[in-house]
Amino acid sequence: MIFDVMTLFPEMIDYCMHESVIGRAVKKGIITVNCFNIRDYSTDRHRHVDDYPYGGGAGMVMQPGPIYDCYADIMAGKETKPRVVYLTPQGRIFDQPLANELAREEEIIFLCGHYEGVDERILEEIVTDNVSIGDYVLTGGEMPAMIMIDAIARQVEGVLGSSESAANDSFQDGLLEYPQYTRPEEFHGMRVPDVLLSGHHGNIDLWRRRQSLKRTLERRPDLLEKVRQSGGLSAEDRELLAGLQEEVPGSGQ
Ligand code: 6GU
Repeated sequence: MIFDVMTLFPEMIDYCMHESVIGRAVKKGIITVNCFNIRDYSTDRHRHVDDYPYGGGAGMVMQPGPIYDCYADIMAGKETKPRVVYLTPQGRIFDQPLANELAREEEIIFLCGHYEGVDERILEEIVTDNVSIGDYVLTGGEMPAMIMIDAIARQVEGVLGSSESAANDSFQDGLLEYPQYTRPEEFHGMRVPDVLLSGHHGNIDLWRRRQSLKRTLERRPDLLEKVRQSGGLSAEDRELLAGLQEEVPGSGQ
């Protein structure tokens, strides 16, 4: 899968894409991250890419020309137009279903904005998806782009090792993940739950499902409600939840 990133800070992206799980996938050639410096497409002798807003007001606005030329360079020789994601707090909120959907694309182009904004005409012309990573304002689209690339790439076949399967992740079934433990058996007086040492896989699976439900009920009741409404809970889940309702304060129906 190919990610093309249009940005004023390509080093920010480059660095992260060579570390950890994503770095390994890049090395293996499963994913490719191409960074394009929008400033390289400036036609100004001072390499400016922004100007004052028409109508006045504070701050600077990124001009459409350099972004368009950068985009045209990425598109040269392509027969189909990839989705073009503009990172903006005014976009649709990025979540696991959108990550899964985007992971089925062959190529995605990201446009990272900066300053006070980007000339609306270039957005109208090239952008297919406006995406936000949450309801707070950041100084630029680079970190959101990296977050999206990480979440999308780990859904791509071969990016995670067999032991890191994405299927068990929090959010894949709409619930938070169960707690994990490793050695030692006792740490600062706290013991690993007995069931995990029992070797009884049926009991372990049941305990983990119950913990997933309990954690989601305690921390993200909004997620639990979504799963309930979409029919994601089995009869056994509903029975476990009925038991938990007494255990988790304030969770009663
Ligand atoms: Cl995608 N960009 C910026 N600048 N701020 C954000 C965001 C994106 N998502 C949340 N806040």
